[in-house]
Amino acid sequence: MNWNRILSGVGGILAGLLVAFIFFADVGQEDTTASSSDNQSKAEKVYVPYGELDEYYMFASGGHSGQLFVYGIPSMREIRTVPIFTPDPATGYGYDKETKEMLGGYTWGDFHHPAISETEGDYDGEFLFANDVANNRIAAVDLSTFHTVDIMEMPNMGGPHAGTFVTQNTEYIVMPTRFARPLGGEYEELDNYEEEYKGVVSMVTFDRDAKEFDLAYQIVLPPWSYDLSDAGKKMSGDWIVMTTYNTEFATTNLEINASQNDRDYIVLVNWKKLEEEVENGNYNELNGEKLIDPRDVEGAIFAVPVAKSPHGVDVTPDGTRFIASGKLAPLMTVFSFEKAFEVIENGNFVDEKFGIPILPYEEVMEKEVDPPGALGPLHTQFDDKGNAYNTMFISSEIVKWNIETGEVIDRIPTYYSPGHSAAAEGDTVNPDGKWIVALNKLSKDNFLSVGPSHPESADLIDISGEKMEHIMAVPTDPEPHYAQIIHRDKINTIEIYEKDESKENAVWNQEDTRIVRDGDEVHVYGVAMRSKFIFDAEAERPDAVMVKEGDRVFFHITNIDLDEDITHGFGILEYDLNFEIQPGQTSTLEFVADKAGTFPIYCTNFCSALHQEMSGYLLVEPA
Ligand code: CUK
Ligand code: CUA
Repeated sequence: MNWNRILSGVGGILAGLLVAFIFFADVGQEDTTASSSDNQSKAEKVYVPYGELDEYYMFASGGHSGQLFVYGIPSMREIRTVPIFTPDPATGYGYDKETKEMLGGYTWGDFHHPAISETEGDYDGEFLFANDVANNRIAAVDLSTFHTVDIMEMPNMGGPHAGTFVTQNTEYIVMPTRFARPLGGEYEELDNYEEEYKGVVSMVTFDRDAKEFDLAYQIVLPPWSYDLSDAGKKMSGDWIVMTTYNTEFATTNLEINASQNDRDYIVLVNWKKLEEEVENGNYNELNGEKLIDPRDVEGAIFAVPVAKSPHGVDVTPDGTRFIASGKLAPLMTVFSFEKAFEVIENGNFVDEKFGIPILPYEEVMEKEVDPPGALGPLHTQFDDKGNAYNTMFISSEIVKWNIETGEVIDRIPTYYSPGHSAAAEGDTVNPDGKWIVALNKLSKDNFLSVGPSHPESADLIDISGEKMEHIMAVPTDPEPHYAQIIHRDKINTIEIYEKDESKENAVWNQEDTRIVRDGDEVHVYGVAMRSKFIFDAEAERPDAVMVKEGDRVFFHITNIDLDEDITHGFGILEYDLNFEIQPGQTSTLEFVADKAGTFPIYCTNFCSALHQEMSGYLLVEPA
């Protein structure tokens, strides 16, 4: 490889940034003058007539909104926002006791990479996992309810950006850290970075019945930054691959200081070997967590050089190759697992870095794909015909190329600057080859102006033919990074929460409603139904609750309308509280009645013609 050419490419990238935007802006204008019959045929491809449904779900991360955005494909209509790391008054998420506790006091998260649970390398549609770069958390969304069911905070981490990726049977959800940090988050001078700071990968398991995470073990590594990662498939199923940057150990001004070396590394870790070691008790313990250094385990970790500052790394559907995108090198590098395994077998290492055997680049690299003028490759997706699709952040396009031959087949502009793209079932062992959505960072003047900051945008592109066809662009809220597109047949939602007599605090009959005082705690066991609240059926006013200033109040409310889509809300004036109860659900609101006065309670979610009548009173008697 010619590293000099790559370096000069870097200069070209910076210089070419503006030019690229302008160039592709022109292409965009040409497109808008497409003939009306062209536009009509595009419109027909995405028009989902009333009474019919989209073929795919697209689950897009909401970035620093901490939410999940759910779209229908091909219509590109946003169907739902699912709150994960951020409170959401629209659904009461983070207000009721259970979800408030799950959020752990945080008010935001930075969600980059959704990962649908997999069985044999295929999305199984049961759960979706999410990473929070900002607060070292992982979350699970139950795709039968679209509710977040568990959030776990992980110690020793510095932002799990390179997650969330699952191994092919969801044995592990892999969460590599972005910022190196001292273990335990201890105070430590930046001067001691090289010795005391660590890169950590959390290996998380998920119990699908209990709907709970567990931190199985953590992998301790040199203080590099792990950017992206992917799990192997089939022949490479025991492995995870991770891109690194800042192998310079820069501790300030990374823009310059972490771009000094002409190469970084892709790290290959054999999780099967580490799992065995941990099972045999070969690990260190820190604050109750199991830590393992793969450098102590024969054959567990290797690295291969790659063009500097790579971003994405993606394993091909057949599991034979991994493709790295060099954000500062204008090319995609295809590596062969088979060749890597051969080198490992023969012990044919060129070097060792920080105790990690380095595989020879020339032997593991299979080909470099370098479309002329394409700049800033970030991520790769796949179709069912052996092709790869790369987003080019700087030259604002998607490049389609053949994995076997490296031949560039087609290029299509995006509007503008795509980060990830998502293809239908695009990172499974069986991609569908039907649609790809470019998740762009800039929309410029594509949509009605909303002031100095424009929305992000997403392009829908038809990839079913030899040539890609741009179909439409839609605005998105900030800020999808990655998305996954799954066929609708794999998602099985429930219609209502099942009536469960044993459920804690649930009340299924009006006669069982009651208000119980216990010292200065007041527990209201009530029901919500069209179109009233009943807190105590036997009281003179069943929809009023009397407490004293300073009381701790618990509203345990069950929605006994066991009909799909009959959701009730529960808002209390001036108490800054609002939650919702879906059909068959029981939720608890806990708060201290610290304001004396008369406070109307009302249903916030339109539920019937008499929704407006669905109200009551909270009377807080002065102390
Ligand atoms: S990242 Cu944002 S475009 Cu966080 Cu996967 Cu590459
Ligand atoms: Cu219940 Cu509106």
